[in-house]
Amino acid sequence: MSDSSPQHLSVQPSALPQPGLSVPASGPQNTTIRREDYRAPDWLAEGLVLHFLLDPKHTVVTASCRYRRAPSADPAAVLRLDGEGLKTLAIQIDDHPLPASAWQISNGQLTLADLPASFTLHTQVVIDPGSNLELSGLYASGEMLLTQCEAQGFRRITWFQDRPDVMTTYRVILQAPRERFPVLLSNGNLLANDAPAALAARQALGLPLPCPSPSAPPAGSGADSASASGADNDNGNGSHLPDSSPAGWHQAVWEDPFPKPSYLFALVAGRLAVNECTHRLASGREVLLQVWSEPAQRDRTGFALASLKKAITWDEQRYGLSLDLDRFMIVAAADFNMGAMENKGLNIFNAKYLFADPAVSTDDDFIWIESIIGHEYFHNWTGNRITCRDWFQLTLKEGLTVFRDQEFTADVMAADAGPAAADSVRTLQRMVNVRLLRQTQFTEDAGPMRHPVRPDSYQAIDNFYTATVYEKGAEVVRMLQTLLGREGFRRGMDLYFQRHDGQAVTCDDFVAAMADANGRDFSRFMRWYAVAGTPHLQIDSHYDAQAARLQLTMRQLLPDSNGDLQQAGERALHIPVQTALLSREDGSELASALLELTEPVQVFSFDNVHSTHPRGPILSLLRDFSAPVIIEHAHDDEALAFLAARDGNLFNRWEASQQLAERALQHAIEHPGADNPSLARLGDALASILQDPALDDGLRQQFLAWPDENHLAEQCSQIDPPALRQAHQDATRQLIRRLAPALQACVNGQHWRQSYSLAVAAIGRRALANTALVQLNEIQAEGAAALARAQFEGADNMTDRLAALQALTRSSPDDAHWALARFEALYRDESNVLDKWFSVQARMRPADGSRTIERIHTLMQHPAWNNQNPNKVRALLWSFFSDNLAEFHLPDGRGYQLWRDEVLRLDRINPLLAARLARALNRHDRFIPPLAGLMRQALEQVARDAASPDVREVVGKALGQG
Ligand code: HT7
Ligand code: ZN
Repeated sequence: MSDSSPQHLSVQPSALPQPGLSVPASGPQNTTIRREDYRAPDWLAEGLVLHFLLDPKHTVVTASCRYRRAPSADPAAVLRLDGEGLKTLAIQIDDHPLPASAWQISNGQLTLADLPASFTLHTQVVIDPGSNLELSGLYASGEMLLTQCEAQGFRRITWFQDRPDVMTTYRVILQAPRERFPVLLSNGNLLANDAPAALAARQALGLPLPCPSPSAPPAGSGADSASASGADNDNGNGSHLPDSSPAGWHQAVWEDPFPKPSYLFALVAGRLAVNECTHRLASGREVLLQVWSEPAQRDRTGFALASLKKAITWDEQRYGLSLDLDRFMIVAAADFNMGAMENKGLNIFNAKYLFADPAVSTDDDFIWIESIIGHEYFHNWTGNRITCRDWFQLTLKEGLTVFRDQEFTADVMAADAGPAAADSVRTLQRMVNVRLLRQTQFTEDAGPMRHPVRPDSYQAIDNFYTATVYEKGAEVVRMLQTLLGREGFRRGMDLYFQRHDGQAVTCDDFVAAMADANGRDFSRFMRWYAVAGTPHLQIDSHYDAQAARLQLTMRQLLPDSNGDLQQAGERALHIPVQTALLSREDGSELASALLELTEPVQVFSFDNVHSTHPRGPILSLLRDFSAPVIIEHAHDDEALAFLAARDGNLFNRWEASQQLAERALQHAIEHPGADNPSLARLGDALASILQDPALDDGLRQQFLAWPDENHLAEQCSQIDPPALRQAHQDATRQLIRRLAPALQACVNGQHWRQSYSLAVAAIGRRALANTALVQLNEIQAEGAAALARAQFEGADNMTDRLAALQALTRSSPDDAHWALARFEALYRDESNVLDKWFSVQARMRPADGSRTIERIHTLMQHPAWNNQNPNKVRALLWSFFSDNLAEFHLPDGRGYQLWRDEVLRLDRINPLLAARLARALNRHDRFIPPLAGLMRQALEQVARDAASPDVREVVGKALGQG
């Protein structure tokens, strides 16, 4: 390379990261990125060509990209490229190489100045995927190489403007030793190697490409031939380019014709097997669908493939959106930081959410897999074709896509259940979604990581893949559908695609399309994107019997910056409140309306409402959870029991029973051992619900899932874990004893002897019977352990076997020991199943005087434990930290020591995962004093020693340091 850089090209160090766009890799200073600092890019990328010479230790990435100065940019605008951990070999502008002495890289950015209005930049770097434990960028998982680029992993692969509003087409050449990496995948369509576009791609690179060694395929290439794995077929690979692939090497050339941001780039290389089929789209076009996995798991990919077909058809029918590529691929990875990733045409999945087989997967696993397959596929339009302008807009794609996947699951299940059961199946799904929202998002809203669905600032964007952005974001979208109706919502979606296809946009653009397509004013609705914390609605009713009028006064309370509730005032939201008035005699519906609350305080009148009761009709509020708020309304126990039995809205029946249960359990915690009238009333209500022929098994099970310890802890002014556990346990056992005959009837049928089916009704039957089995073992009911042992041994599916294991861990120590040992022996070679075994133990409450933390330490020596694998860490450590209050929060601080050590260990290798674990001490100030003090100490140690912005942000906020 010559040293002849022209005068007008110089390289400048960048003083600061560009606002709103990049975060330094790590460092002691916390840098805050603010939404208000967003600036459009000065340079547009117009066609990126990438060449990878793949090797686990030494991958050479050569990139060429055409850049054009944006019309709005200053002619002197510099080009800043992001890069992290790249060893730069060459930089060349058009055909002028830059001397190495001229490269000045600072704060993770390479800045090029004095540039012509358009030019081609060529770069060449070396990366080391084998040492990448962060699982961001290009990394190794087992024998496979793969990428994860969202949110900022692409900069760990090559120099680029790694921000979502820089979109371009990609051509990718993957070159690798054939034996070790017979399958080479990237986004888009596979080009024949001799196609003009493939040849042009190679030529465009402009730099001398590294030469693979013909003689020595890298160490570790196994004996399995590609064809033995069934992998080396025309559908996954290119063939040799004679000029560039010496013996033993091959290459594939991929083209993605749709401009995309860098976070959607992906490649996969490995010895993989495929399960594939062709699929005819509604348009008549035929596409190829593929699921790639390690060969041993290929037989478990059929469900995923079938789910993908369902998702494609659903999006065509419900939104008129179709697959735009010739093929759609999904790949399973054992090491993955999240659930899955929607890379254009090449989704990558955490193996836990892909492989499905009744023998190793529970019903919940099946449901999750279908929903995540749907979610990632739906991103193709909501996220990929229309993407986010900046990362603050994350909910634009995530909230909308979660909403879409929730609707998909509900529609698919309703179709499976048939017309008679469809409504109840939809309601059940709504219960599941709302329960998750309350468990995760309401808790987040009440803690130091509280943020609006569209955050105003962050230190590490990976910390903002949160329940708020996803689950509350989905509720915000759902409210739009509630306000507009399904057809109005569809009109809004159509306009959104018509206006913004191919663009990177904001949440304002989305809501504007909804408003404009329907002639609505959503300016107050937009405030949902800015509010942090859960809004409360105080609702008072006044009934005038003579006038036959009921008046409802609704007052909005919103959290201030400290999380304290205040009158909404200027910040008042637009809240849809689905309301009905029910007769106190028989529960019949006297009136119903979708009330649109837009003022801080608003009065709604219902006329012609006749009631013989002096208090008038009973209120059924926020039906189907029409808005993500907390209702404050003084229903007494009697009213709640009435609603639980009679409300015509199934969701609100369940909601009333949950409120009664919460009240009963809270009473037990506040007045241990005292009379508990709410509990008695709840017991009676549940006893008749369990007999109610109007409810199917799945719904009945939902009524038996009472608020857990974590939920109740949120309501306590001070959390005393052992006292909370004792009170919760006493009260639930009392309830179980009251319900024992009905529960017994649920298990007596030994449902697991029937042949296994994945029909919705069968899933409901298993859910109910298994909940009953666990509950009966919780009170050590006579014969319950024997039933559980028989089920454990006889069940042919994981749902029933795992439930039996859970039941036995609630029974005697002997039963627990037997079942755990047996489970381990049965599944010692099944990594994903052993994760369930780790989780069950992390949540155990030992009855033999030992402590769960001792078990955790022992399990961390188990051969299946892998302290770098996110699934393992989540299964064992996160389950223990987040879901075992009394055993984690020991007064001797042993739990917190483990937390500190593990957070700091992971901080060095996988900050995203470390920061997730770090959240376990977020609520330290709510605990009784000795625990709160110990937690604070542990937090301070982590704040002092952590290196990553991810962990520093979480512990800093927990310590009240902003
Ligand atoms: N959009 C995907 C997010 C994701 C991710 C984010 C940061 C680090 C790793 C990650 N893996 C996947 C997943 C989704 O919501 O579809
Ligand atoms: Zn998503």
